[in-house]
Amino acid sequence: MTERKVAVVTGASSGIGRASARALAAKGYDVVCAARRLDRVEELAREIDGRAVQCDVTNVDDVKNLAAQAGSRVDVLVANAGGAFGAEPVATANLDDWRRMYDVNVIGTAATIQAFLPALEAAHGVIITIGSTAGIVSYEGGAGYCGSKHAVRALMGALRLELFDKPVRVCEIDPGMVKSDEFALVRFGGDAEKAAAVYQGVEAPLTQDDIADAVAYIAELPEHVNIDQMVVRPRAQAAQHKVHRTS
Ligand code: 8X3
Repeated sequence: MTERKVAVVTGASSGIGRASARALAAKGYDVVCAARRLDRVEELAREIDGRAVQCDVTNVDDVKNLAAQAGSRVDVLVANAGGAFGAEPVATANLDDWRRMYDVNVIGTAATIQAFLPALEAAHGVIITIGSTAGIVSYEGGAGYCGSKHAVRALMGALRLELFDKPVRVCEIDPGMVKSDEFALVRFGGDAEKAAAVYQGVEAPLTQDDIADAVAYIAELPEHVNIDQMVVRPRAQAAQHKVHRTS
């Protein structure tokens, strides 16, 4: 029996992370599903014949443990854990929300990449981060989130150069508006009405499966092919970021 290739997905308890874990399992990967909510990733791991590890990416010990559990060879790292908290203008923004976003989206992503580099190098693997079009263009009410995603983009740009002579590829997927399980709900502290308003007027936002398809596509590319960045937007957002609504 040939060994299955190994993929690790952080933030796998819902949304793009969970969909990506399923898509990679469908391609035959042994998927290590990581998230803070262990019960969720255990259920997912049972469904896709993968493995579950509890991991809060803001906790370096958790991240190191995740890397140890995944093993010495990792073919695909999907550093997906992240989120948006709050949508206030700069004038009134809650800066604790900003700290949390920077901690999870930026430092958490960096810590995850650091922990997995040796195993990725051993397997000639690929790092896929989930950035955002908010990392390219800012929008009102989005300064904290957009700033954190701009930082992810900067991180990936530097990393790509640093890894130039190493057998590890680096790809950033930047989704536009995705109607996922929890993204908008979390952003608005569980306020379903505000969360629903985000998608008003957008006929067909992306789904988490659309992004998972992109993840699986990149994972399966031959080693000589590198896609640096893939911007995936709903058609309604094709020209610019203008359809985004946070209030
Ligand atoms: C999510 C994209 O436009 O909702 O990363 O901020 S947006």
